[in-house]
Amino acid sequence: PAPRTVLLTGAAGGLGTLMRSLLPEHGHTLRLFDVRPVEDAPDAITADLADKEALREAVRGVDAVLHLAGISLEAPFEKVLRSNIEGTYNLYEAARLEGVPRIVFASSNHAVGFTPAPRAGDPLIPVDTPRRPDTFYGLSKSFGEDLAQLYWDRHGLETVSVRIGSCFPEPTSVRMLSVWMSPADGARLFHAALTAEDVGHTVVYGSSANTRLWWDLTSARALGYEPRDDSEPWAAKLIAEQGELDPADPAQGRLGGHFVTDPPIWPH
Ligand code: NAI
Ligand code: 15L
Repeated sequence: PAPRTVLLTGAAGGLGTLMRSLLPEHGHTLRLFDVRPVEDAPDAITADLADKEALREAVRGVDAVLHLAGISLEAPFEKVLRSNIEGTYNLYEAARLEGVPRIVFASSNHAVGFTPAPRAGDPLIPVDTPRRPDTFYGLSKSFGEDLAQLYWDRHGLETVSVRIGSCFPEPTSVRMLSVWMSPADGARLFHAALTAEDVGHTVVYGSSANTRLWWDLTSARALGYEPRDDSEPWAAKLIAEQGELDPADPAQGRLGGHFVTDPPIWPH
């Protein structure tokens, strides 16, 4: 599929930094956007998702947006509301008004975080499992998926919502053995999501081909995604250090892991 000119929001973040180095290898030209300055990128747009004019200008002429910007962990509701709910709405409106045909939305496993993790022999969790956010953060990702569906149904603006597991250079916990997405597989999946034809609104899980995988990658593979990595080489070391997950422990037995039991964060 043809490479694309892509607006990368959240370019200064952890995943944005990884994708800035990996996506050009797939042929994409990136325009960068973040509220924080992006290191070594003087042309990056420094603006908040609250700035509707800046967003209109930023999306003008691109083939797609890879929308990573936002609060990436649990936070007080007002903050999540502003960056993730209103901010994502502002982005969709800018894209609609400027005729951008596609958004790839960084959703999260925390949109379904309260779902019990499958045990050995259970079926993998499908993409149409009922959403069960584990935090205000997860709730904002659930909102983003519904917003994407609305803009597809009403305006023909396509989205791939990627429920990312954990995309970091290496798995660092026993839970991550099941939900890890290597950065290289992340770039493969985002590339597929940016270029596959006729996606409408498609929801996929974002992870590598982990031996201990918890969810079903069928819809991701249908986009042309072929994961090449597996967390298993880290399994013996991580299990020796941390022990196996205990499904009866509320902080370990659900997809969202400790997000499910972390105390809520209220504004002061
Ligand atoms: P991060 O926190 O490192 O980066 C997020 C970036 O968004 C930051 O550079 C921040 O400045 C920017 N941002 C936040 N609010 C903004 C606003 N109002 N306007 C403009 N920019 C704003 O997070 P990370 O890990 O890079 O994640 C990127 C995206 O992927 C997030 O949406 C996160 O929820 C999602 N995600 C990431 C996962 C992971 O494993 N890294 C797992 C699941 C979802
Ligand atoms: C997320 O949604 C977070 O953005 C990321 O930092 C990780 O905590 C990840 O989920 C996870 O579930 O491990």
